[in-house]
Amino acid sequence: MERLIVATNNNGKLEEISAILGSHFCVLGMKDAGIDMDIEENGSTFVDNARIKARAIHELIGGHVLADDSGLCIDALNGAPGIYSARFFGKDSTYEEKFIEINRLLDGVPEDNRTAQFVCAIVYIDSNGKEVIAEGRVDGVLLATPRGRKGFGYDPIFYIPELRKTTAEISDTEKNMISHRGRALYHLLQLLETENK
Ligand code: ITT
Repeated sequence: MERLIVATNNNGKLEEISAILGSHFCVLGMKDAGIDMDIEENGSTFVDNARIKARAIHELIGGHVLADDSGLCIDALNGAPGIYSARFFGKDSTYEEKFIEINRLLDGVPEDNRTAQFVCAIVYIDSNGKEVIAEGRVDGVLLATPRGRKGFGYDPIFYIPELRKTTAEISDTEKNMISHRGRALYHLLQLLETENK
């Protein structure tokens, strides 16, 4: 199996990505590959930032590389925090603090309007430097009180009405079937399959 380096330091992402791509590649995170690098994400879109991360690692060690840039886009906040989701309310704040800040910003917004999307852009670069881009999103509603302990990041407040659960109340496998990241990764696999035909 060929090696695929995932340009991430986020273990939650890495586990979800490995669950889908693990049967196609030998998936390694940056730490597993011995890479300790802080990549400045100064793009203005999810795709830009995913490309910046993927290129940085590809230039460093070559081979097949994949990066995920993702985030929470809140409708009543015009899509914020979006690409700034990891850094929202300060990069060192806890998610409990971020949830409180979101509730503060959404104070007075009717329950029906607490809608949001998780968005994910994946940039895959093969060993020749050729790029494949795939995107995915999922709709949800933001709970005022967090629920569930699975997943990571904003999962405890991201409620999916059809499932009657937050994405922190479902397993990685279930999450991958409906999530922004799962959709982007399955789309990527389709694109790679079409290319190899
Ligand atoms: P890398 O850049 O090292 O991959 P990161 O966490 O900084 O890790 P991003 O810049 O793409 O990655 O920021 C994504 C943030 O969006 C992430 O830290 C969470 O706050 C949020 N997020 C993205 N996908 C999520 C998911 O599936 N569940 C919960 N929160 C998510």
